Amino acid sequence: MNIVVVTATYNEKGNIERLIDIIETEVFPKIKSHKMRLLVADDNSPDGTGEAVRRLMKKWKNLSINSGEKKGLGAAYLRAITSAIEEFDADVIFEIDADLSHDPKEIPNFLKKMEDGYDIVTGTRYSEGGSMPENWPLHRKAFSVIGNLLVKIITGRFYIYDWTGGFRAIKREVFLKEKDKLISFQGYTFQVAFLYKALLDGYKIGHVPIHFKDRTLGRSKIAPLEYIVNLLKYVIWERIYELRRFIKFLIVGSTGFITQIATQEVAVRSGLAYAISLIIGSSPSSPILERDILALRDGIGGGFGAEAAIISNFMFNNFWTFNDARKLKVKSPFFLRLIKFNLTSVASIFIQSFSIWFFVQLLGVNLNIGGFTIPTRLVVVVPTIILFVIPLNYFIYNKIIWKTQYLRNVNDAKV
Ligand SMILES: Nc1nc2c(ncn2[C@@H]2O[C@H](COP(=O)(O)OP(=O)(O)OP(=O)(O)O)[C@@H](O)[C@H]2O)c(=O)[nH]1
Ligand SMILES: [Mg+2]
Repeated sequence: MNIVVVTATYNEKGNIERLIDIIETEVFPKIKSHKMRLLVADDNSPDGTGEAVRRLMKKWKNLSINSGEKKGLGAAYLRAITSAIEEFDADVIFEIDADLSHDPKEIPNFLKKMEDGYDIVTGTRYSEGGSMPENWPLHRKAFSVIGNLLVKIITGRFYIYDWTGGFRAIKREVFLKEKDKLISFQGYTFQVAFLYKALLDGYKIGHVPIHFKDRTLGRSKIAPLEYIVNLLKYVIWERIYELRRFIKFLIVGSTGFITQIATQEVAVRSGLAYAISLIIGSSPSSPILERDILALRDGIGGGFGAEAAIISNFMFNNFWTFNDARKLKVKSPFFLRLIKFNLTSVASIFIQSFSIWFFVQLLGVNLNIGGFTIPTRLVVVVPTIILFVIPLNYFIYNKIIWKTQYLRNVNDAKV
């Protein structure tokens, strides 16, 4: 494979000379099965980093420089890795800090993992066998650990040991797939976004424990507080976006539930459900019992509630959850879709009416629970929804409503 090790530099003259020396004399000669190159991504550093690299390029034929305007670490990597692929046909690209914090002697361990089939391999400080610099003051260690921990909690991905680290090997395919999505990210956020997007696309991520050393020359360019605030903002939004369907499902469901209970209670307490039950339940030959009339009343109230929830769910789904489906010009008119939605939901009205009617017949209009008198219809409605209505609606949304919308969209798109 063609391997290009890319290192980003900004004012790293002393460090880059040492790093090039170590890589060229102690690391590359030991790797026999791959073609190795070193590429320095410099942003026209005023301290003469570029000149130092150009001098060494005369000595090392597999060393090159990629210079550009200073736009931050992420931009420098995007620019230089693109050039590593275009100019040197790189199959695997490494990212490594130039300040000797990352030990280049670990490169063969990363390569071994890539050969095992991983798409990205990250150097990890926070796993067994890895470490932070011992001479780091407590606040810096805490900052680093807490930053990583927050990313793990928000993303829910604890198996990524080191989200922010900058020592990585990346397959060409992964970079080409993700590069356009990474243009706006800086510093730690660039590294985290790269990993997160690759992970969401299903790429396999491996780890190599590393000992991170403190820089001995030059100055740090990363402004921790600013970067960490941007990082957290990014991770939270990305996670909300990742879970958007689920979040919408919860919101639509809860709104539907509140609407259902409110409507049911209005229908029962206003006397409407009672009036309807008298019409349905009375017959001139046999007078209906009070208990039967009340069961019918509550069952009818439950039916009103279920219908209100259906309309509420339809509105939310139509204007919000499946908003993008509407943009794709779903042709069937609004009312036709509403009627269709109702017809497919008729079973859930029936289930809820029947369940309330059945339990009011069985247990009476009110239940006594822990000294409180609660209408049976309110106690029955929750388990009925959870056990029968949600699974049924889930099936209907996925197999009938959503599916037909989707197919229609595909046809629309073709027209
Ligand atoms: N080309 C380029 N390289 C950069 C830029 N900012 C940082 N770098 C390089 O990226 C690497 C990591 O930056 P550092 O400043 O060392 O950040 P850090 O490792 O979090 O901080 P320290 O532990 O203090 O070194 C170093 O090799 C820097 O020279 C930039 O804007 N352009
Ligand atoms: Mg550093």
